[in-house]
Amino acid sequence: MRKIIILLFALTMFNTTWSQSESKADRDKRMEWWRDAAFGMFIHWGVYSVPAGQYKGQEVKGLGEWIMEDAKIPISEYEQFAKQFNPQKFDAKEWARIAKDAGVKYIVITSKHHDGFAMWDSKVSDYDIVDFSPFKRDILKELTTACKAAGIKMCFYHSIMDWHQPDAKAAKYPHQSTENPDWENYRENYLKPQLKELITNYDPEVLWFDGEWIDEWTEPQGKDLYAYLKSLKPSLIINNRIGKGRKGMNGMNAYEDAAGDFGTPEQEILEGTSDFDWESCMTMNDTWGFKTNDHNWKSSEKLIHNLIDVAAKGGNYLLNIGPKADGTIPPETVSRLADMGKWLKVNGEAIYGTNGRKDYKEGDNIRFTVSKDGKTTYAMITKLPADRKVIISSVLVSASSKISLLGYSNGPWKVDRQNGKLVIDMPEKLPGEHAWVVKIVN
Ligand code: FHN
Repeated sequence: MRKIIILLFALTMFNTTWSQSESKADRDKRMEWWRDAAFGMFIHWGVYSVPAGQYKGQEVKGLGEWIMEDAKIPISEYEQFAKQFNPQKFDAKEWARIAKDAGVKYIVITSKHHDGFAMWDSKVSDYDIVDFSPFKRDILKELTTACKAAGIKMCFYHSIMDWHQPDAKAAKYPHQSTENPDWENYRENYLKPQLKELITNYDPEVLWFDGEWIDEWTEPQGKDLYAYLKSLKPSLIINNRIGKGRKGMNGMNAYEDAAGDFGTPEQEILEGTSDFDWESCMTMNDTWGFKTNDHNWKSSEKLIHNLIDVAAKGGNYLLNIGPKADGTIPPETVSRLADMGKWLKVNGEAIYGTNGRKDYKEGDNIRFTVSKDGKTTYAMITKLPADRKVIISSVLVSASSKISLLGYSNGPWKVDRQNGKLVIDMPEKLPGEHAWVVKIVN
């Protein structure tokens, strides 16, 4: 009996996942800012923005940042693109301003993508922006300083797979192979020291791993790396791609004791809610790294609706931008971010610091979030019916519930409570575009 009581106590105090001896309360505390942030900016920027999807005068199919592999570019030739990478128009303060105005609370930028090029002044290797390219400026340092000043948390994407390091050659990518790769040497004497530099020099809040699917990388290596990084910075948050847990593009864990703090759906949003933290990363067009000919931009409305859908299901939305080789952000990206910021200025309280709801929707056009104290429900309406009558029946309302429309303070609108339902005649003049939020305080 005593044993059972002790076991029950342990189960309530500690996570049932592998993840360390951290109590649930400590984990909640560590994850709090990230959960509250709800909206982050992903930045894929590196040498691949130089060819921008073109090689030898031909369009290369696929993702911009994969050009080295997709076009089978030899290392020595790809290095010539690195020699041309000179983003003279890069202005970290301007990037931070764009991010802040968009309403993002954190930025995750590629410190090193699969091509192996480091976007900071690494002492472990010369294949970096300061030593190898003509630019000679430390991009991560400048952006970290600007983001911190703007109150935006700085986080780094880092690829485990590396197509440039001879020791890191993965069997899956034979065109990069060398005779005698030494994976352990790469892991211990290259990967880990570079990550240590990132933590020591720039103090990131999240490390966002990728390129973990190659056979050379194993779950025990992921757990070992997780423990190592947490020993350097205990408050770090790390995604589940540090191990082998992620289940394809769905991105959630395929097994119970997978390493990492959150799931990573890619280019998709979960069907429903999850008890495990998650973040959907998505592109604005079709590629992550800039490609000259990718004009398939999602509308601002679509991006705002995605943010709403993700928030209602309790996740974070990590929206990607792919800056150009000259250091500017494509205007199509900037305008969409500005639209999101405009919407969030009015409706942000429904997104930031709220929780999702198990029954996160009513019909196709209403999504819900709930304040942390549970007293306020936000009904986010993404499309109005033709008669502008919105009916909400899955939120408890009483005669004393206070109902308001965010951003709408003057002018008439009609709210009826009929048998526990809310029947709202939406006003003629709506506050803003794309989605509207009814706030219900009980
Ligand atoms: O191969 C990468 C890809 O280039 C991009 O970085 C995305 C972002 O999540 N992740 C990988 C594939 O899962």
